[in-house]
Amino acid sequence: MQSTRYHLIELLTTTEGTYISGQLLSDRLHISRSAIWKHMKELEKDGYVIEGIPRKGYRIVQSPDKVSPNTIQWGLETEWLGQKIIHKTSTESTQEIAQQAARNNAEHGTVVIADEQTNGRGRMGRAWKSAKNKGVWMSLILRPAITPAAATRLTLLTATVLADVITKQTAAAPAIKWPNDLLINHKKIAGILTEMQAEQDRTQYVIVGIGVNVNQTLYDFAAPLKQQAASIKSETGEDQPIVPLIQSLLRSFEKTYDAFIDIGFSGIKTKWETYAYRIGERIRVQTNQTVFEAVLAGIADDGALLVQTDAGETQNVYSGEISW
Ligand code: BT5
Repeated sequence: MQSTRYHLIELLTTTEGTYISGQLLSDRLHISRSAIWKHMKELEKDGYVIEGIPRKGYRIVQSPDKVSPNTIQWGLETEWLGQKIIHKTSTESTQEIAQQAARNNAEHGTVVIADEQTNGRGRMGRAWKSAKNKGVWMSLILRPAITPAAATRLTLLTATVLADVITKQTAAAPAIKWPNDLLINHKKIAGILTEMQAEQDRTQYVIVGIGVNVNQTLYDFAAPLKQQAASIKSETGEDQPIVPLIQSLLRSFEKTYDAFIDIGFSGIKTKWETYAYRIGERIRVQTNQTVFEAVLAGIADDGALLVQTDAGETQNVYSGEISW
């Protein structure tokens, strides 16, 4: 059963901005008005700023920078993304929770988010470090009516959303390293893991896993990662509030996703190229079959990486890694 405190926050957040009377709260929660007042004092201790006006009631003026369904949904400007949020203080991987929820018919737009992951996953069995309360560790459950081939473009879409939001909200200048990394000052600050369940030409669901290093210092990364990882804070010197960042990510993702479904990939492609790391430069491409050097030219309409080979041909690369 959810606690009284949980229901109280829920009532205060759904009436967002307007006052809700002590009497109404007391009726809904079946507790006395003095008990309500005590709960309000407790919430204030936890960082909520609550305004109480005689004969009008209570309203939340500011919620704390602590991830929860209530704090994210308070002021969240989305139509469908994040209207349902599953929050865990600690979990192995939000991808696993999202997979399970999707199998149990979780609706399109459900967001799974955790304060920490004890077994966060990257691609191909690699690990993703997810320190407690230091970053955004979340998975989005999507049910797009598109083919599995088209769904792979969601990784590129997500990278442009991350780059846009980080550019707008912080002093950092991020770049996208194909296919799924975000870099600041040449160091990785975010990664994307897109997994899907599909049959032939039908996509059942897609889970977009997003990991963003937000408030780590460089000391927070262990030895092998220290050289190549960074956070928004380590690169800008500023603490970044996490909840507003999540809200902007969700809002921007929803807008970009809706445009992708309605009008296609071309706007995303153009934007992706403006953020592309090493575009026009010589890179090393490693696929399952081969390794070769070429110039990074951009991405194709179908989301493939475009490279110009030494023989002057343009080649499409669908999966692999690039380095230099
Ligand atoms: C990724 O894989 O970059 C995808 C990361 C996706 C993480 C999210 S968090 C929410 C959701 N739940 C999950 O369990 N996963 C998703 P890949 O390109 O394979 O990169 C993995 C590599 O990045 C590792 O082998 C490390 O070298 C490096 N790495 C690990 N943790 C890192 C971190 N916190 N910051 C920067 N680099 C990291």
